[in-house]
Amino acid sequence: MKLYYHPASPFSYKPQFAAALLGIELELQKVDLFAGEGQRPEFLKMNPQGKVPTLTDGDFLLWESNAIVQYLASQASDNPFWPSDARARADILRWQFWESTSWAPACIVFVFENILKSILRRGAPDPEELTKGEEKFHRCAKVLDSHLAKQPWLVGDSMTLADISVAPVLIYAESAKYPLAGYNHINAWFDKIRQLPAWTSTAPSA
Ligand SMILES: N[C@@H](CCC(=O)N[C@@H](CS)C(=O)NCC(=O)O)C(=O)O
Repeated sequence: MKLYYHPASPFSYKPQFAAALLGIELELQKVDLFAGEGQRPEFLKMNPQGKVPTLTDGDFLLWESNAIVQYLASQASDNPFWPSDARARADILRWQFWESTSWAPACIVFVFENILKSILRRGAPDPEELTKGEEKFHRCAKVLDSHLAKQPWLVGDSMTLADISVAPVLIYAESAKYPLAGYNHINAWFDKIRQLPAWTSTAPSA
């Protein structure tokens, strides 16, 4: 299986982390987004959105990181990250949808304002955008923190695709200055995840 990725993309990191946990080897193909490779016709044929990650497995093609991690987890039957129980799966899906519709968009405001803008020469961080971002971020962080106050992992009593999908965007927590102070349960959960060998051996430096 070949993963089209960018080394700085937290969404690209999700399938790499999942593959490392599942013992699946991925062939990595870098798409240099900063050099416009995501918009090249050959790449747009695979992913009309011009985004990474994108996976190919023979003639099968898939984009959206949460769909990709589910596909990877489905390769290894009976693994703890994607349990077969219908309720556990629904619960994992709930967190994956939450990640892509609420959590990641809230975090990405800080990545864009505090990191990407200077790389792309788009000017200084906009205080108004950051204030709006903070509001969104705190709304999400409260949900995540209070859930993690009750249990050590997002679903059930061990790590699942829910944690694998929600954690990677925290790679930029320090460098993009997410307002994470005081969210002790999120911080403890993320510290636990980023000490895993599957994380340390594959995570990009933020
Ligand atoms: N919801 C998508 C988000 C993917 C995404 O936004 N990828 C960014 C890199 S972090 C990208 O490829 N951006 C290029 C562009 O928007 O042109 C996923 O989870 O796969």
